[in-house]
Amino acid sequence: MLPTHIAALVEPPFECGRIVSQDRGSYLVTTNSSEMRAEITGAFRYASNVASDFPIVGDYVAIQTSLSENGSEDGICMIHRLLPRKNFFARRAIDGGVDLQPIAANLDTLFITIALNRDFNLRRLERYLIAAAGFNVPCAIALTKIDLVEDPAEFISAAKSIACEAPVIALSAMESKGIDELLPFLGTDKTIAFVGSSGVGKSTLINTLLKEERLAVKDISSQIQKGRHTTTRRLLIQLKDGTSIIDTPGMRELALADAEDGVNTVFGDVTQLAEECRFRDCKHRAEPGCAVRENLDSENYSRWCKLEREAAYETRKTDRVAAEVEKARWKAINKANRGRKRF
Ligand SMILES: Nc1nc2c(ncn2[C@@H]2O[C@H](COP(=O)(O)OP(=O)(O)OP(=O)(O)O)[C@@H](O)[C@H]2O)c(=O)[nH]1
Ligand SMILES: [Mg+2]
Ligand SMILES: [Zn+2]
Repeated sequence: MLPTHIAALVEPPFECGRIVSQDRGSYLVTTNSSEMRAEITGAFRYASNVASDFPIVGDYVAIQTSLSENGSEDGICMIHRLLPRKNFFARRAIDGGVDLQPIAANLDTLFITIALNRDFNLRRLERYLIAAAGFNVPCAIALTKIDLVEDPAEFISAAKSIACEAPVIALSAMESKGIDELLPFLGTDKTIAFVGSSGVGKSTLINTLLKEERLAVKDISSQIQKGRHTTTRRLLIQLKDGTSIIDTPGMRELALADAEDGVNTVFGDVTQLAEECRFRDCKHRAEPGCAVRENLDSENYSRWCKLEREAAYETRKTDRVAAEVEKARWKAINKANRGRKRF
């Protein structure tokens, strides 16, 4: 079911739908009554410049289904516009380019999923936290496969030590432990998404919530083949209780995009210490009287420097692209105006 306040934003002849999955230019859309394939209109395409202008999984859209000639079956379904997003999560496209790779939209909770095996890595967790904070997406940390370790408590407190406000839950789908900890995040009109490396158990967890083996998960015999992604496409799934859950393919790396705010949020003590710096515009590098450099422990300080530099570089890249898009837009407008004047 679509949230009533969102469905109310769309008036006939249009209908409200939600993007369930995407296959290149074709989308699977769900409405309150059915599920159908859809494409964006030419006008939509024309007005879209960057990847995040296009529909992504979790987006609400206004669609129109034209009847086929005999009026009986459904004809082609077109997506006319995107309804306003509450938020979206993205990473920088891995080709090193400037485009974002949007992952999911309209999230109530983004679960950063990390398994308690050899892949457990606080630095990776930190990157995800920064990325989520950078996009203003509420997040929580799901520590999976707690059956693999003797004492999950030390992992939980390590995760909590860098989690800021994000709740930390620990569970085992295999032993059905801790699954109830997910309950506060579920319910009618709630949307949650699971992101993380391949093989951490995202799809297994969703199957557990669905109480059926609907999603493909890595079978035991192929577990040794590392780097194979079992889930290959983002997919929105509905639970009977009205929750929408988005499964995503494992990510090998998370390239930060526009994450300067995210770095500041996760390194809250830097922001606090910065108020004591002698210079108001202190960059906390070589300035005299820098409270951050003087007071932060050296390990945290060098991690902050590295992440801040990366985030600032990415922001400059985005600003440059935004400026180019804006320039192209004005060029087109001016050209159209010149054409009009000539008439
Ligand atoms: N020991 C243990 N293994 C688990 C648990 N949950 C999942 N697994 C195993 O981990 C493997 C990977 O699980 P998936 O659910 O396919 O992982 P995924 O995160 O969806 O992986 P991608 O789709 O590739 O991103 C499977 O063989 C699962 O059986 C758990 O709680 N404990
Ligand atoms: Mg999966
Ligand atoms: Zn400073």
